[in-house]
Amino acid sequence: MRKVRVLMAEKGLAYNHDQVNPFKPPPDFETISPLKRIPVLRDEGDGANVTIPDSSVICAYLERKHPTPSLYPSAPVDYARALWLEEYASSDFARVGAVTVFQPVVLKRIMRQESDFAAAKEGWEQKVPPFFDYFERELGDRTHFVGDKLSIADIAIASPFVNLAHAGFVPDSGRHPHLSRFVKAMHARPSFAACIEEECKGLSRLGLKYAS
Ligand SMILES: N[C@@H](CCC(=O)N[C@@H](CS)C(=O)NCC(=O)O)C(=O)O
Repeated sequence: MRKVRVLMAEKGLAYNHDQVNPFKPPPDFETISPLKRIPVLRDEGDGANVTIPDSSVICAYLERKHPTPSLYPSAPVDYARALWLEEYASSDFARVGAVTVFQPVVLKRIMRQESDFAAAKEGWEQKVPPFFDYFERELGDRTHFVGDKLSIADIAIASPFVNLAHAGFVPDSGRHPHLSRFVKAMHARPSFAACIEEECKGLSRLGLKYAS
């Protein structure tokens, strides 16, 4: 969901945001999201009347509809690399980070339970490092993951790191220096900073401190 909001901000697109809890979805939610997952885009602009589930599909749709600035590389190899990195980040990395780190700390607080920091620390130490090692290698000393400009790959990779930071975890700049620098730079962009600020308002009321 954050990935879509950041992409829309980078493209200067306005939207209304209806908060849906996927664990307590509204009636008939599966008619627009068969897997009962968020995000879902409803587009009624410029004669359109569609609902589109899945963050990757939504982003690809928005790129076609609003091509400037382009957030997908045009060279075939770069395009494939960006899509792969998006898939890797938005599916497995996001899910592992959510289940092993975010849910024990943040989701538990949202459900008015005690955070389980020991479980999150275990997930952070055992499940997350292979993803970080891969990102570190793929990024090297460059600013962006594909070519020399912002792409969907950067947005998709930086997004789950916000969840990890809400749980109090940030990459170690000694062990993953390139990744750590990248995440800081991405989260400082106005597109990410606005999302993070809004999310922190709600979560700080639950006693959660954003790590940076
Ligand atoms: N591949 C989907 C994954 C979406 C996803 O897993 N969303 C989570 C919240 S961030 C969700 O709705 N979870 C509820 C569930 O899986 O039942 C996408 O990128 O849109």
